[in-house]
Amino acid sequence: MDDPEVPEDSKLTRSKQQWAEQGKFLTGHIARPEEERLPPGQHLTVKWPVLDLGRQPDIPRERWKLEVAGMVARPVTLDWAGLMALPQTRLRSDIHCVTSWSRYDNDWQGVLTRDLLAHVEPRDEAAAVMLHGYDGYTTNVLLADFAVPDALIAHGWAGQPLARDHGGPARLVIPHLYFWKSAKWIRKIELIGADKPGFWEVNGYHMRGDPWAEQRYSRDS
Ligand SMILES: Nc1nc2c(c(=O)[nH]1)N[C@H]1C(S)=C(S)[C@@H](COP(=O)(O)O)O[C@H]1N2
Ligand SMILES: [Mo]
Repeated sequence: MDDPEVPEDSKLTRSKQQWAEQGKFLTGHIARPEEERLPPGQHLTVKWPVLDLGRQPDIPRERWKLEVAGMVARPVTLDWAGLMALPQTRLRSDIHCVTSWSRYDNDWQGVLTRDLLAHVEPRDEAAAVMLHGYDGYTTNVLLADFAVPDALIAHGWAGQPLARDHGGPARLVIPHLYFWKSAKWIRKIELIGADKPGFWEVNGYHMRGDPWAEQRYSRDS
């Protein structure tokens, strides 16, 4: 800060900065960006809940493998060293779970799906992706949703190795879709020619799952 008489780190200054960020005491349009950050029907949580099918596979990094197969010119099976040899990226994003909790500012570390795709070279016919977890879980996304610039295979969270209950050693993270699309304990990424439903999608959940359009269930347009 350029004015030396302003204590730059006082408690009040920090609070006021936060109020400004949150649009506190404001009504209407100025607060709008915050409303847009939190999708409709969601509430914020600070704790990070654990949700899965009740099986949490124990895959040590030494035995971990990730197969990238289907409609790609260069199919690969990566071991841990292979994953680490790809470009490593850190980015921050929000989580939106269909069960209505959202969690802001998650610091991820891992390999961008874009960098993985550049490595395997998708064929022109590839339109969608089926994700397979070590627990038998599957979920589907369009290739365009898989390939967004902020989707990644995450192996770190908040500067620590990704915990097993959150899908460690490595999971997918696709921030702009409901979190059920972000497969934990990722085992296989299969590029396919036409979108088809995975586990929750067979069981009444939406094929795409856009939180801002509230695409929760298959009956939601
Ligand atoms: N392999 C696998 N991935 C999964 C699931 C699962 O059961 N198995 N559950 C999904 C659901 S419904 C959610 S909300 C998130 C939860 O991730 P978390 O436990 O890290 O919060 O993981 C998703 N990915
Ligand atoms: Mo979920």
